[in-house]
Amino acid sequence: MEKGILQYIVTSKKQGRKLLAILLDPDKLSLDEIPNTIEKINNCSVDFIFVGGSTVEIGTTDLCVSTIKNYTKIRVILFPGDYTQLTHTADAVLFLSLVSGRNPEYLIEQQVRSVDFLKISTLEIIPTGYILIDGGVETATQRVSNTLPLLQTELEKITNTALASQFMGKDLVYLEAGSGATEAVEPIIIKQVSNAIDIPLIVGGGIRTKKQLNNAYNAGADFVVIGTAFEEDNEFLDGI
Ligand code: 1GP
Repeated sequence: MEKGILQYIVTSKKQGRKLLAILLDPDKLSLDEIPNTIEKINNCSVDFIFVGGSTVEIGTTDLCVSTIKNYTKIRVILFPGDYTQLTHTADAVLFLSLVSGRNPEYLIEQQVRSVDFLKISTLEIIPTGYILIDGGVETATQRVSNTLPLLQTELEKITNTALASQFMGKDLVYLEAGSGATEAVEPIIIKQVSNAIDIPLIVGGGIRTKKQLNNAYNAGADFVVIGTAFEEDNEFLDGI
């Protein structure tokens, strides 16, 4: 197995191997459910498990990840809504900066607050430009971050935001329609962004069918994240 997670993602992109992660929200998943849920995940071709949520009670993520780790070898990447969700029990953290918004709390404040934890941690830190795009409903990310998403029609602004993320030194760009979105990120946006940037592109939010999943890959997503569709139907990824 490759050493670094970022290195694995970059190599996969170069080789045209598409990646998939399941997002588990510690607030919605009880500890009792973890063994069965993880068994399902172990049986599909999932590259990573993401753990995180917009609002998670302190201590819950730590317990959730350490329990997950008892049942799988799949690497766990934290996808934190805030710095209190950091835990040493995971393998890596997406060090997110909400670059679609203009709220300093999620552009730099949360990142500064996480430093006391991260400087003594072995977590791999992956700098990520996080771009929230209107997914048809007001999402928790929008509510909690108190920022507005970019509209799906703002193609140039989305592309420039992604490219600015790369110029700022981010290693990944994440196009996020928000968990439970009724409209996933349009393939045309994925295509334009993926053509513009050199770094790997993650896409998530509102992907509920295999067709949408394939559309995202075909448009240029290197990595797709599925949350709700798997939560509602643990068989969703069978055969993938
Ligand atoms: C990950 O927030 C998404 O980017 C997950 O969204 O729950 O809609 O799949 P869903």
